[in-house]
Amino acid sequence: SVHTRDQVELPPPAIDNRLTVHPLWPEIDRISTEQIQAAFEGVGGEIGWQLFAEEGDMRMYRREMEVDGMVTDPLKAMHKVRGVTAREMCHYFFNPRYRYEWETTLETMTIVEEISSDALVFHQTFKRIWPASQRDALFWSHVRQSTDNTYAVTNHSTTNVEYPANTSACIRLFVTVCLACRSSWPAGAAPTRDNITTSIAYCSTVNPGGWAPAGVLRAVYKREYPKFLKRFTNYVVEQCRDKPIAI
Ligand code: 18C
Repeated sequence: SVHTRDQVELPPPAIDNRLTVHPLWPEIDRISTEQIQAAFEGVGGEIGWQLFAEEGDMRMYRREMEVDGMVTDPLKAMHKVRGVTAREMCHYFFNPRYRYEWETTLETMTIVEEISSDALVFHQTFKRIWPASQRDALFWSHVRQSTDNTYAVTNHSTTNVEYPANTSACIRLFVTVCLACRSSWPAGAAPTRDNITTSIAYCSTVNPGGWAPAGVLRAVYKREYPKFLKRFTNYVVEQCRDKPIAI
């Protein structure tokens, strides 16, 4: 059958063999498994998530948290998007080819290592926020199918001797992000753009890595996370509109 470039590069349904022999594999597997499980846990219960943004089906929660006087508030967002699949969502989040089109905080992005079709290492620099120093991040990114109709991308900070932290103009920040998506459609029907719904759980914890004024940081957080999730999900809906559905 004829595949478009996009279809060939969709996240594979099974883990790529090249990833399982890489030195980072045990860490990537453990953290991805933990993050995906936590992403689907509710926001009720004793941990005390507080709702800070709500728009349509999107809900964003945070927990106030400080580590060594630095704000590291964990974020958890839930959303529902119609007309796209979990696999498509994760494809656009993982694949660097699309990143500048939806990621507005980015200044530069470099692929440091191509581990496999489902794992990459990135170096990214972010736009500077006055009066803080510019930030950069070095992280692995892994996309996988977890259960039926469920795909997830996990990003987690790592190190590389060729990309040392805190040397030039940038302070290294630390990030753990998980975008977990699950698709559903009416029982007995075939999935189509008209009947499919994808539930999204996006979790993020960013440690700013060095001094940053708490007030500025929480204001950036409040503005940028809703902007990101709306923009990214709209972007994927637009990209998929006239393409065959990829389950
Ligand atoms: O998950 C997202 N993107 C992925 C692909 O890029 C990847 C990225 C993770 C890095 C997230 C950290 C971003 C820090 C950005 C700082 C500069 C913002 C400039 C904005 C001005 C226009 O997983 C989507 C990520 C959506 C990011 C939302 C912003 C989160 C802010 C968190 C606090 C940042 C602390 C450092 C800055 C200190 C300055 C006061």
